[in-house]
Amino acid sequence: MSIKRLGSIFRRPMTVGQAVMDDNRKLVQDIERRGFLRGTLSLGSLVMLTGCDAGHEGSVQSALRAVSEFNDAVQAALFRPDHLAPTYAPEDVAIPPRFNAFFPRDEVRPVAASTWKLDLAGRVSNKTPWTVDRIWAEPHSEMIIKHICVEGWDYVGQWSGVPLRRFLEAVGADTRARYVAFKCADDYTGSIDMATALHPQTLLATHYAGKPLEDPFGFPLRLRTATKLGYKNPKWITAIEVTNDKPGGFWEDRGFNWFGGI
Ligand SMILES: Nc1nc2c(c(=O)[nH]1)N[C@H]1C(S)=C(S)[C@@H](COP(=O)(O)O)O[C@H]1N2
Ligand SMILES: [Mo]
Repeated sequence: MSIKRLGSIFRRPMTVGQAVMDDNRKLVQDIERRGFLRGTLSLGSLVMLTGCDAGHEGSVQSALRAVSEFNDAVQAALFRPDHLAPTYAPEDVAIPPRFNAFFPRDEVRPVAASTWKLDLAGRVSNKTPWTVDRIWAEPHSEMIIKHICVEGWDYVGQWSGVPLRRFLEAVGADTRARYVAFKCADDYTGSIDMATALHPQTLLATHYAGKPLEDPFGFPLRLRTATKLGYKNPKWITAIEVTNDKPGGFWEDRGFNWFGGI
């Protein structure tokens, strides 16, 4: 499996990072001055984000602009006093959803429903693996929310599945533990804080727009949380662990902000 964007930045991280800084000093300073990145996304991760698109002429600058504008959009979309992310109307829903992963879409390896199981680990009393039938049999909730990717794009999606809170209660998870970590069929990993895991807008999603998830979007099980950025929503989940030891994640281990949302 090839790595779509990382290849170019990790071969020459210093060179690309420094070139981005030099060529775009004014824009970078402007973004820094506005202070939004402090404590959330570091300048290092900003450089990495722009490095993601450094393959094309002019794209570094447009990526920097996208990140800058994206931060304004995130503030508007996510930082709400009631801590509930906005929801949208059925007519806003993008069909099909927009694909992203750390590899190209034609390298998606579909997960077979018949052999898939969800393993449980850590501070969970019932570690019996879950099957697709079991997760589909649970009562489902639905939400229409915005997916915001740090690359500077977004779409409104209609997701349904089992609220993660209800799932954690069903497996006897210690909900006083600090973190929930995810492993995925494509070797992606991710983790969220327990407050996000218990948030009413956090689902283990099995369906999109009323139909089972399609392969590129995480069949049979993915996370959808309205309060976090795209990279905090692992697809093709194969294992869930409840733990007090802070887990990392695929992008988090490569410099992205761990919290990644509200
Ligand atoms: N397993 C897995 N989950 C993943 C990723 C991935 O590469 N592998 N990419 C993340 C990123 S960066 C984004 S923006 C979203 C994309 O989800 P979508 O295809 O539904 O838009 O998936 C997230 N979850
Ligand atoms: Mo993303």
